Amino acid sequence: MRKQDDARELLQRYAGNPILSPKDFPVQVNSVFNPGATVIDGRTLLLLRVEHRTGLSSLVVATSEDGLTGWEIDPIRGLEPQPNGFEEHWGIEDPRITRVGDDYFVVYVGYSTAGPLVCLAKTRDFLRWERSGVLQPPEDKDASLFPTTFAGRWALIHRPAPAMSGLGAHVWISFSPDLRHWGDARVLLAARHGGWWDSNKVGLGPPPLLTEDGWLVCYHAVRVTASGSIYRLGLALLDRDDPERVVARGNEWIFGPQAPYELSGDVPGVVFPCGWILRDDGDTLHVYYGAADSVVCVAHTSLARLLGHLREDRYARDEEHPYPVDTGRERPIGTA
Ligand code: BMA
Repeated sequence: MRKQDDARELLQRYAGNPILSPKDFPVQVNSVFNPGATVIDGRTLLLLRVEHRTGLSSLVVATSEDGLTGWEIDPIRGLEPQPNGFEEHWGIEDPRITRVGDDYFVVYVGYSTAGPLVCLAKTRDFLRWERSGVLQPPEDKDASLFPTTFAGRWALIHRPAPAMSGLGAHVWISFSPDLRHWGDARVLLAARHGGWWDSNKVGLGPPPLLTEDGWLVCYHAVRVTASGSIYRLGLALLDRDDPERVVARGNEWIFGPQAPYELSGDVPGVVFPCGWILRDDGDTLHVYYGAADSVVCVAHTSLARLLGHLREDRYARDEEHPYPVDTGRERPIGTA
């Protein structure tokens, strides 16, 4: 290991990592990573991205009593790519799970013949699924719904990647009255510039989490180096009632690849969470992530500590504002 975890780190790796890997499967699979996470019937449920030895992925259920140990892979539940149609032609990937009442809304990437796009399927038991189809056209990924509506409209965080401009890939937010028709799209968190750790591509990690300070957002960011890309994690806060308003954005990354299982695998140097669970004590947060696009890991932290960190580590240009925000750009994208 290059560096050891120490007490100053906000996220602590679970000593039993990786919690799930290809050897846990009854059939040979290439990799298991980037899980969505929720709780159902008192058990932690991970919706795993499993890449088969065809190169194509499907979504497989694993459950555990304590969210750390004793994982049981469920061969029945989960979601397979649709055999017909272009949307999921090359598999389905990277699910984010949002619970609304008894329904679980799973937003995932469909690897379509026109590139990655954003799809939605709804379920109550992870066995029977109701697909809603494509929410955002290619190329778009890293998407999640909020668990509530805002003035009667659903909100979706997503990450379109403009193929032609080369101007970076940013986190966007869009709204819909009915989960079908989407509009009022705008940039929420822009990739910063130059030497910043989040200067290339940024994308949502787990679904936004409502806290006393607003919606906590964890995002991944890609820094391109001479020897490849490094995927690290950062934090932002959105206004509770108006999620278009970024009230804080951290300066420093809070988690990056350091452990051997994050530094070697199919894609070395990647930590990529798609789910987190706030435990019953209201403070312990389990963050589930794919490591090196190969295995599934968990890190734990304290929500109060994360929020405290964000209050301290924000761009301090305007001290009158409790959470000054700087996008690293001269002018926010999307404004004249
Ligand atoms: C992203 C996604 C993730 C993957 C990551 C690193 O673009 O495709 O599924 O984990 O790249 O390879």
